Amino acid sequence: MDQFMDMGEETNSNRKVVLFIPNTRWYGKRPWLMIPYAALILTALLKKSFNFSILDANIDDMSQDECISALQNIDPEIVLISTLSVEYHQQYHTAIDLAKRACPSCITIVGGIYPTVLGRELIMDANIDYIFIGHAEERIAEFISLVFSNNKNQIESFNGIGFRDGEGKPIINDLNTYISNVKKMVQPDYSLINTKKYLYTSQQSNHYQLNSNGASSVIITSYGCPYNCVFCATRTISGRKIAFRTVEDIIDEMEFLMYEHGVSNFNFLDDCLLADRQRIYKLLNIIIERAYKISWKVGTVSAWHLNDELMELMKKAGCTQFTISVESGNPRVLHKIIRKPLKLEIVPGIVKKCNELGIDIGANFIIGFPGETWDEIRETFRFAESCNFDLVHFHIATPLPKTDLYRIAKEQNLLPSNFSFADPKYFGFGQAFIKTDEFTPFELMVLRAFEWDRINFNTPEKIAKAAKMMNLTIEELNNHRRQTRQNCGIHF
Ligand code: B12
Repeated sequence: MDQFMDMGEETNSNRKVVLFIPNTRWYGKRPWLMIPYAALILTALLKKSFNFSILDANIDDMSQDECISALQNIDPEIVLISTLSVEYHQQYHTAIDLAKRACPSCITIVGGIYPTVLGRELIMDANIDYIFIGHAEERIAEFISLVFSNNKNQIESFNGIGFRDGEGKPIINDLNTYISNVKKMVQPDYSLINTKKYLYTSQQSNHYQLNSNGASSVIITSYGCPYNCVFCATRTISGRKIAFRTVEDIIDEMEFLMYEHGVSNFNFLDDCLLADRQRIYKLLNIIIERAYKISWKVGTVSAWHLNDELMELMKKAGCTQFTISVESGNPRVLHKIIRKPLKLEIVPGIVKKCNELGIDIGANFIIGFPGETWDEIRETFRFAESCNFDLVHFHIATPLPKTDLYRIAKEQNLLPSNFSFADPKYFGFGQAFIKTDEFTPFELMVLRAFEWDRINFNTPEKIAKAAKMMNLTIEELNNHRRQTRQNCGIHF
């Protein structure tokens, strides 16, 4: 591999490769303005071997015409397009179209979540030359070098890619490796982005998990989750094992962001941050020993990883808020349908401990699974209310590609007959699509919006607390509540 990269460096260092990140606002969707982590990893993997640059239309709120001009100025031979949720598929297809319009002879390669979960459908977009499935580490530099070498046989037998054959038929080489097989995780490389542009966006955010005062950065210290929740796509994306970055590497990144960019708040976006107890203790103890002046939040805590000692350590290390995903207040639904290894009995104790420590605690619940009864759904709201979280969110079970939930909903004929991951009407936060004998999408949407309102805002103290967490005035919060009730909680 090293030998290969050396060869790449020598021959390809002048060849222009651009990573193009589309603007999610193009189709009226909300933008997520944090640092795109994939861009940092791709920089680390490609900067040495190619003339690599990044065009992030999202952070700069660029129009499609501006993107065309910018791409023409760069004049790349290869345009890489990075994708996250399939919910943004229109933006991704538009970006690929813009790339071909701006630079008709360029080669387009689409990577990230979309090709990983819906490769066969995606490759039928005639503007795409290759899709790239799964992680880029130890793979992408080699693949791009092959594309430059024009060696068709080697390109087309590469593991985990897709293309159309001479007759336009999709050929997908399934991926036979995951990020956890990577021998050495790469450190994110910030050198090609204007870090400052991203660090202050969280100040305007009303998302309680993402907002902050001062400069704030996301950080991902591990990839993947070993659990088997029915609705989750992570197994397809990262495999069943977690790929951990070393504590030293994480500390280096945090110190770089703190000391060179004034970051005082971190937001951990790992799938399962606390999974390795030894590693998390080591990380927290270093943060405490070095007396970092930081606060941090994490949105993805598996409650069964917590205990009093760990929560105390988290608090000492600057944790101000975390969110646990309880999913259901009914044990049958939780264990038999969702397959989450959580014992509901532990939840009230966690809330109590957070209250004592002064850590804000949020919780996520999901309603509307195939096989779930109306009474079990009601139990979820009763449980959520009884725990008295600082903020609680209810979601409606959403079938995502390559998940068991989608397979089950399809097999049981619970989705609309024209349901498609390529149809924008089947996306949007708060929308419901699964219909069973027990409930309809409409009932779930109404119930969710009104129970969210009732449980979170039932006393003046709770209203004040929620407003603070969401970075809103009471008036703004009331406005948000009104809109949520009137739209049944749907937003895009
Ligand atoms: C962080 C995160 C977010 C952040 C996104 C911040 C941002 N803009 O960067 C926030 C919290 C805002 C968020 C929101 C949402 N998210 Co999210 N999120 C994640 C999470 C946990 C990690 C993604 C990440 O950054 N990973 C780290 C980077 C390095 O990995 P990566 O992006 O996969 O990139 C690697 C490879 O894919 C590849 N790669 C990536 N791009 C490219 C491009 C090329 C050309 C190549 C060759 C390779 C390549 O190389 C990278 C290094 O190996 C994933 C779970 C997961 N395990 O992926 C869910 C996940 C992507 N999110 C998901 C969802 C559903 C959403 C929401 C729609 C939720 C909602 N309803 O609001 C929104 C939509 C956001 C969006 N823009 O798409 C789903 C998507 C499922 C699906 N099938 O579509 C996931 C998979 C969660 C899950 N388990 O189901 N999310």
